[in-house]
Amino acid sequence: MNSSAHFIQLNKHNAAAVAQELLQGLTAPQAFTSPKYLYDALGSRLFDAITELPEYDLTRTEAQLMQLHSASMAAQLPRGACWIDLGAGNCEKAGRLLELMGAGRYVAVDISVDFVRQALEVLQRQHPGLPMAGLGVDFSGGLQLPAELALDPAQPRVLFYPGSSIGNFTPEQAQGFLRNLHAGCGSAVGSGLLIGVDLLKDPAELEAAYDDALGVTAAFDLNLLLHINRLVGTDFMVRDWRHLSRFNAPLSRVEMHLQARHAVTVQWPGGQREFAAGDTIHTENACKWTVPDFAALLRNAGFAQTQAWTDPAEGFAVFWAQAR
Ligand code: AVI
Repeated sequence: MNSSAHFIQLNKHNAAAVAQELLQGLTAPQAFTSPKYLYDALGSRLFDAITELPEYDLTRTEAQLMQLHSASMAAQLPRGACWIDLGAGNCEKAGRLLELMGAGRYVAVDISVDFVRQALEVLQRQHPGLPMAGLGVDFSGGLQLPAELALDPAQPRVLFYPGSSIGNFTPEQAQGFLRNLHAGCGSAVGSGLLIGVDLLKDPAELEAAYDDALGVTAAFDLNLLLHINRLVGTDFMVRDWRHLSRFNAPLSRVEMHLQARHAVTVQWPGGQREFAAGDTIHTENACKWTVPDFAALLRNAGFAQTQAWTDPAEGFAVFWAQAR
């Protein structure tokens, strides 16, 4: 019986590389930042609040879908599998499924092992017989599964990537990322990817989901400036900027931008950038897929068979994509 989870942290924070990446984006003709910087401690709390907003029903719909179709999912997924939870956070979503799906091992992956430590310890007490591990790694550029995890090549794997985080990649990035996840499924028979995907819907509904009446999403987006100030030493003032959410129909995505309210000069040690009134920093894409287009993306990434469950309004889909 295993009674305590094992924790591994890879690639500790490299301040110089982070600053360089951010400055490269901030000085580009159309300034941009990676959405991963939205999640400092406050940003993560604000995101949790977003999932409770009436306008943002993605998280609730996904949970209902998983609940409603759990028997049919359990019939498709391998029993005794090693569940690898990508972006595990509070481990709640996987925690609801482990027993139902007959998991044989659980690995919680997040950018920092500290984000999963407490939740994993609680989960381990609830499932004392299930071997568990926490892996701290930034997997946005590709998943690394270190030898230290001692994954059993004969044990099937379920890579679990809920919440439509795949939407925060462009289709080209998503294709590369999914190819990497396909490789991460290993070679055991029955392995695959269980992934949640938000679907294309009415643009007004989509824009409201990313610009709620309470202003929580605006706070989430603007908080990025405070995070960048700490990471790069910039002197962004939140009051100089406003949050925008725009549906870009040709690219089938909601874009979040921060727009300068008036001319702003942002300075940092060794440089500066001038923004004219109305200029923006592109802070996030949330791509919205149709079921056939996402199934094709999975097949192009190497997955052999796909099955999708959708809610009655066809606003969200959960795909099971078998690796071979
Ligand atoms: C984490 N990710 C799937 C969220 C989304 O819907 O793209 C992040 C988010 N951004 C604004 N609201 C929520």
